[in-house]
Amino acid sequence: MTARATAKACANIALVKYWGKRDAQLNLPAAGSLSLTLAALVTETTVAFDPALAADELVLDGSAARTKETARITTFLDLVRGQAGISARARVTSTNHFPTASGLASSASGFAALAVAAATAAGLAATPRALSILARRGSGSAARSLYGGFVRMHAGHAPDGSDAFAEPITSRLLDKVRMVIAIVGGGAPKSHGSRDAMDHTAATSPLYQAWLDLVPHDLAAAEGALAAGDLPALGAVAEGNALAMHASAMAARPAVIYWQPTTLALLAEVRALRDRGIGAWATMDAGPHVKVLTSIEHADAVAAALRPLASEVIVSAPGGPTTVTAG
Ligand code: 2P0
Repeated sequence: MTARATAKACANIALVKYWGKRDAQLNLPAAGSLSLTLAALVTETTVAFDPALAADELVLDGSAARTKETARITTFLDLVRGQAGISARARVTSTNHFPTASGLASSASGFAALAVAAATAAGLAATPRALSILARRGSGSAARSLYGGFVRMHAGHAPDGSDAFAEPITSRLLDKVRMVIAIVGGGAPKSHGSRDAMDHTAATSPLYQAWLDLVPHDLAAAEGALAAGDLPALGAVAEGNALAMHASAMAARPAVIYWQPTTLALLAEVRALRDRGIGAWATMDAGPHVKVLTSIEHADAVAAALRPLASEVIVSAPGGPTTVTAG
């Protein structure tokens, strides 16, 4: 008998970044993080456990996945099988409904959708917290994509990771914000994967400890801004935190530099927008793209200002939680 489920998850962009682990085996973050889930970037994943299969199979965006990707899925499904007390292999079909092909693909939405689809198909009666912890084992940022809107990830202290999970944060800012995503293309060389890059930064960057010391302050400031409904305060923390994360990575030896010339041009344009009284604040992840936090009222002006510089511009509303779309 085949046990099947489909789940849909939105990607998220961190406003206070996750950059470094305290335990690689359990995938425990070295510090907390805080994100906004995005409606425009969705992954839909179906998991079908089938006793007739000899091995797990992964079809990613319509093509059979590479061995390395399938092995990572098997490692993750082994956790689910262990918790559910089943042994059947699974057929996993995952599709990214992203408006672009240029490097925005997200392990956050991927592992959030996989965690919920696999747990449902395996018959696990998991709490939201348990699902967030499960998703974290696949990818740290995936723990945050279980929830919609603003989300706080706890680093936790427990050696077994039982307190390293995400939770939603309510804020009246949720009805007021947009994220404008400026895609930087143009033949950039393949950037360092974030998993290796954060480990390398932690191991070699003279600025890494300063990064770890900074995060609790930025988390407190971001949560304060969300509680107060203060978008300029939230934006300032987000931009400063992203620059600090990149500074720690750039100081690693050898350096991890994600930025392209267009990245800097976009950052300058965001500062110019602010000088003109338009509230807009930039953040960047493990790639050259620039994501800009702004208000609904200013989203069109921000997109128009960035469009001449970027390959493509996407305006996203906040997204909802990961949901089961077919049982
Ligand atoms: C973030 N990033 O907070 C940060 C900022 C990238 C830059 O979370 O090793 O793919 O799978 O736990 O979640 C990307 O890291 O890392 C990430 P793993 P993940 O969004």
